[in-house]
Amino acid sequence: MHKRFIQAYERFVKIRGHPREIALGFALGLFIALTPTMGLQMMMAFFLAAVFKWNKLSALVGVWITNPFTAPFIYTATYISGARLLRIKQTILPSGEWDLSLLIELIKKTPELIAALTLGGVVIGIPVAVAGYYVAFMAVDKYQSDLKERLTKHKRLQRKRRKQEKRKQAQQAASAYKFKRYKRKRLSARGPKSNGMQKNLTKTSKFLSYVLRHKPEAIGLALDQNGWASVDELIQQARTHGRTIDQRLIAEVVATNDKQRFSLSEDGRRIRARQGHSIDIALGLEPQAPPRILFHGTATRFLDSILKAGLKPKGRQHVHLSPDITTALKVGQRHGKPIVIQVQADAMHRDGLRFYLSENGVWLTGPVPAQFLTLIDEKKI
Ligand code: HQG
Repeated sequence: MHKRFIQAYERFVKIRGHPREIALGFALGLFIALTPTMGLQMMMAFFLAAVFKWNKLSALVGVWITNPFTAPFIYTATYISGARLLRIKQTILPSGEWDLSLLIELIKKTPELIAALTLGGVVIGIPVAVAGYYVAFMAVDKYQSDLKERLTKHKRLQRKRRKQEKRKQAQQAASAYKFKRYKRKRLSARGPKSNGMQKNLTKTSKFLSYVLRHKPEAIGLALDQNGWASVDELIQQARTHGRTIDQRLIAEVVATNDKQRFSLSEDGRRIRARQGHSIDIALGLEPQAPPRILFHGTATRFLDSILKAGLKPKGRQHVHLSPDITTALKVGQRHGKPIVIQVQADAMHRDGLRFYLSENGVWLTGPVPAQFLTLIDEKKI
């Protein structure tokens, strides 16, 4: 209902239709308005407009030129012209409201009145209708073209606005993309996570693990009884064995190492591995009570042997145990398909076995007898 109303309103405002049909309808209305057919004019105009396929609405508008205010003047004019042409004696026309009953009354009294009104109506009606046609044609034409122009302007403006909006969005997206790229570039350029830099850190970490945990003699390095080496000597010896490292790189490895494998002395002049040694050194750790359970990550292929013979330190000074399953899994992955074994640490401790906590959170102990071990169900991991 609401929609229909709007459609009708739009049709009205836009004055739909060709100006010719509209102007013809209006001219028809005017012509009828001048004929002495009060009361029937609307119907006649509508009917004839429909027959000729002219605009019905404009025909009705034309008819309204004769209305209660204008009728006395219009009919006086048509009557006088008609009477003159017919050379009949003019009677005084009533000045009150003109309607069908009044007309019938008048015709009864003076039958020649109708002839005068009709002739006068036709004579005046034809030029009025012709003039009305041109005026209406020009008015509608102008109105429609103005409206069209306004509409196209409006559409052009809307298109322009849409384009601007799109361009703005594209610019925003482009700048966001550029910013992301820029950020990525900047991060990778300056951060330690750049591939080359990271690779160098990992390589150096492996090199330090090797010389500080297992084979200092490979580069002629001396460790003291607690596993400390002089940083200067390390740099010097590394260089004579074809590896260039400097203080800055060493400090970076110590600081960023994922497992915090190394520590520097307070004055920064000495370095050692925090755990994982195979050479005989005293880390100087105090034995301490472990948590109730600890975990050991290993590979499936070692399982049978471990459950039979217990955990052995193998190449290292200690058996290494992790405080949580996730860490143990990572340790196990280094060897193959990982599994996790649960260790009854508190029971071992009660039995007099010693535990040490390394500076980087790894629990160290001696060989673990098999009775303290249980395999953790894979599904529970
Ligand atoms: C296995 C990493 C058969 C044991 C980690 C392990 C750790 C047995 C392998 C640290 C066995 C030794 C140490 C038995 C033990 N029969 N196999 N009776 N007893 N094994 O590398 O514990 O990255 O020496 O299960 O984070 O794997 O180097 O010891 O699989 O903390 O700093 O023998 O090394 O730290 O291997 O690892 P490993 P692990 P880093």
